[in-house]
Amino acid sequence: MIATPVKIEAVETILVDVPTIRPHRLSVATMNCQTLVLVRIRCADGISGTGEGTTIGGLAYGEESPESIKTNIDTYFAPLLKGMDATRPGAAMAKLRELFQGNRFAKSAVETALFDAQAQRLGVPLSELFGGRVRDSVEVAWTLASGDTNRDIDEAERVLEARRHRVFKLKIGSRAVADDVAHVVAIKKALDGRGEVRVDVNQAWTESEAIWASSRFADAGISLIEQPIAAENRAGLRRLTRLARVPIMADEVLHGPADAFAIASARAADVFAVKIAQSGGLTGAASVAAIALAANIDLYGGTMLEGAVGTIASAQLFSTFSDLKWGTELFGPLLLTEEILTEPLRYENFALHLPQGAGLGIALDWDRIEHLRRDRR
Ligand code: MUC
Ligand code: MG
Repeated sequence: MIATPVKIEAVETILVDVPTIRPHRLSVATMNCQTLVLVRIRCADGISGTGEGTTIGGLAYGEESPESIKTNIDTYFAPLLKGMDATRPGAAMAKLRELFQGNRFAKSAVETALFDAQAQRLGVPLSELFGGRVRDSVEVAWTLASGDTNRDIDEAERVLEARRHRVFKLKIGSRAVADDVAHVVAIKKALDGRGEVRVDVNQAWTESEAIWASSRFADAGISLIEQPIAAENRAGLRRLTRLARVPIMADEVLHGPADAFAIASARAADVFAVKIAQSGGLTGAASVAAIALAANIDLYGGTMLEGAVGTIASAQLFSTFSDLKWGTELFGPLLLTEEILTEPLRYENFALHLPQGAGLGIALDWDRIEHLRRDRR
């Protein structure tokens, strides 16, 4: 039976600035604060859906900033969406894609809100609109990025002890390559087999630096190297994937299904970091994952360090992947000092446990969000 149409009545965007628990150093930016871009879509049947379009370091990581995400949704997406049928998220998104170029993060936020509302309307978790769950929890890696080797080791020990994470991704690329290698090897030795160590270079190295370092990493037992060289250097990524004795993961090079197809066709990576924002939304990310699996490329559930909304939206989708060999890094809310849910997400036994409720399955603390929003501070 085709559902009775329900009008979209309002689309609201909110910027929320939340300090991080410590400086988070990437090769492209040092974050002391994360800006969440929340989108709320209110529908005529009283249902509201929520989405998130958060990025990293303003304009340092991608070509959308929190401010551009908000402005473009307010100026272009919202007037088009108002009056459209909320029971057809696919049709609404097809129209947005037809009329508006780029803006993958903004589209991801809106698509999440539309699917959240529709899943609530149908009384099912969002995962059920994407094929249904294969698992009710996803393993979560932790990123060590304080910039200091001993501080990172202490932090790793604490979260291991708490049974919160046992996979560690080290952010490198802002120091000399030899210093980065020494830092990584020291942490790997300190963990002494109790935790897995991976690295994310965020494009910082030249191809020859990556060749040199990957050999040292192989000898040290590092298990994964993420986006070591510039996203534009696809041929280089392919050469590295052939050469390195450590699996290579594609991240920044993946801007949705077309890139996934090109990288998979060239076998220019061993693993894909699937991200809903980078893929232009949940359906784009589902396609990226399908392309990877068809090409025998492993899957990893990536993050743009989103807060609770983007994190749980990602988890809902990742829970449906038939194989999620490298787990996820859906730790974003744990890096933030403020809780925006009435009940926090459940991180336990090295995993994030998915809620059972309809839609995203979370309840936002709107009073707290009102207090934190940038335009009220
Ligand atoms: C990235 O490049 O993967 C994920 C974890 C983290 O610390 O940064 C992000 C982005
Ligand atoms: Mg990365």
